[in-house]
Amino acid sequence: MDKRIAEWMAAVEKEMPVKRWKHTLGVVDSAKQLAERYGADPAKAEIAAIFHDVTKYWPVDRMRAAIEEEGAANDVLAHDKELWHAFAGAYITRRDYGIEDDDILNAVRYHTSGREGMSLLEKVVCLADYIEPGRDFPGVAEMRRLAETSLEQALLAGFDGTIRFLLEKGKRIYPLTIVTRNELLLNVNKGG
Ligand code: DGI
Ligand code: FE
Ligand code: FE
Repeated sequence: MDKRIAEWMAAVEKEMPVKRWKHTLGVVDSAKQLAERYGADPAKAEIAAIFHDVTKYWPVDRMRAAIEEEGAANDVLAHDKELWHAFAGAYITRRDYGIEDDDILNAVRYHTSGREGMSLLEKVVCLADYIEPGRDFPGVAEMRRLAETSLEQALLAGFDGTIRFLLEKGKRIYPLTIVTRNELLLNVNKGG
């Protein structure tokens, strides 16, 4: 175990209310389990899970400033603020905590929207965020069942549910959310 883990956990815990920290610990457990099941690196999954929501409770202006400072994903600023914490979070994980591993940083960056060509680690963290034990939403039981046998089928069910939710709420859908769902559908139909 990376000796900085305890230090990182203490720092991230301070960034959020207890409920969100419990969610984060649930994501850590689920991500490690899924990593073992599907052959991703459990140590990287743990680190990405610890940081995935690190900026979730930052004021909107602070998230915007981080995204602008990085200058890599300014398009997301024209979309729903719900998406910002993932992009700001990846940047802050690098800037303030010194994590340089691109796969870990991308797992944080794309945990909400996904993206085309997600790595195994990115998929594991994204799915863990949906199915950690504290989650309760329509369809989560089915996702947990699917997660036993197929990372991509489980994730597809998640993205379908998210897109359905966004349509029902009359919200805009971030293009990466659609692209990810289409790619997962293609892969699942190919037997992936
Ligand atoms: O941060 P969490 O609550 O653990 O989970 P998350 O990072 O998956 O964020 C979920 C929120 O993001 C949820 O309220 C739906 C929203 N979201 C996800 N994809 C999109 C989106 N919102 C919009 N407007 N467009 C999207 O494509
Ligand atoms: Fe999140
Ligand atoms: Fe989360």
